[in-house]
Amino acid sequence: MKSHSKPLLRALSGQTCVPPPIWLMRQAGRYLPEYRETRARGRNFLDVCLTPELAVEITLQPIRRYALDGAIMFSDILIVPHALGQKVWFEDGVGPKLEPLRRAEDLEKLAPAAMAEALAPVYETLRCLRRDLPPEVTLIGFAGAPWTVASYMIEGGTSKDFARAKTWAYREPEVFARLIDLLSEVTADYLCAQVEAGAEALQIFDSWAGIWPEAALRRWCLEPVKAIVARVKSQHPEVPIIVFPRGVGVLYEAFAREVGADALSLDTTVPLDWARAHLQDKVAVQGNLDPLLLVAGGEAQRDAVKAILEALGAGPFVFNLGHGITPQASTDHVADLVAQVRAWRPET
Ligand code: 1CP
Repeated sequence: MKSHSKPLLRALSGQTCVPPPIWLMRQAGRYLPEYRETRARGRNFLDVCLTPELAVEITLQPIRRYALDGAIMFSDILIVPHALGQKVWFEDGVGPKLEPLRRAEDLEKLAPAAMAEALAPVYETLRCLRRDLPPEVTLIGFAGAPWTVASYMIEGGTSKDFARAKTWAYREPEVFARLIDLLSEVTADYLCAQVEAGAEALQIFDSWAGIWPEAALRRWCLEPVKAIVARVKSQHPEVPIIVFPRGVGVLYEAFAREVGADALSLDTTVPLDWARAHLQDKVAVQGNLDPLLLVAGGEAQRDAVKAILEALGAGPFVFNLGHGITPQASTDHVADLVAQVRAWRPET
């Protein structure tokens, strides 16, 4: 199948597809019993991400079950700090942990030269997936945006208020900029290498963009993401890039105008009519079902899915969630969602 006849690539190129293509953020994960089974075969979560045989199997699981239009390679955004030599581990039931960066000297320990070798298994995973995926399915590569990744590197894990990272940025912006610039460069190279290994579309996750006031948001999120998009596009102009600046509210419009992305992934709070009026005339949009509706199911889920399809289905659109699927999601509710999207036609 020619790449432009894949539904997801068509939608990302600005075409309206009826019904729209669908994939789900974190579509491989703990809500799937087969994931839990495969995950138990690795020593730990990072080991699973860096063992191509396991990462390929986990990536394919939601495709087999639901015939989704996009397969996102199984990995994590924190693979990048790991590949830079920072200590990263995942505690069951707690989440990611890192040995935190605390002062300017800690940045000197990061080793970009070691990255290519550390990331070689990711590229092997992508090559295998390109071989094994059904021809109509688009292979999606990804990375975290510099700010979101930096927040974990500085906080040492997830955070409620990002107090250490924000204070550092406000007190020593030149030092903080060194970290953001380093991450921008290595992330652009990483995404280019993913394309060279077979990724056909890319998503950049700025999951914690929404915690900044406007000026800082522009400096630490919008500008670095724009630089990454420009750098990847200079090497691979044909590969669509989706940006997910979660929680940025009306500044979604600045992202649509300024970063050069092909599509924006909308978080759950973005109003549908506003997105149609202010974003969909500039970029393709993706989103934005509340992931907790896949726990609740039933009429609440059905009505919300219908509202999204009716608001955004008449333009370039990819059905997705507004954030990652939760471990409590019901596999039956996901099946209901996919069936409803596949059956949708605009009212005439
Ligand atoms: O216990 C387990 O099995 C680990 C749970 C898990 C999984 C399934 C983690 C730890 N990461 C992942 C996979 C993952 N993470 C993917 C795989 C592909 C897919 O979507 O199917 C992707 C794209 C990510 C991206 C990711 N990791 C983001 C950005 C998207 C988002 O959800 O906002 C972030 C912030 C992370 C960090 C991370 N890794 C894992 C967890 C639980 C977290 C979030 C921690 C937090 O809330 O701060």
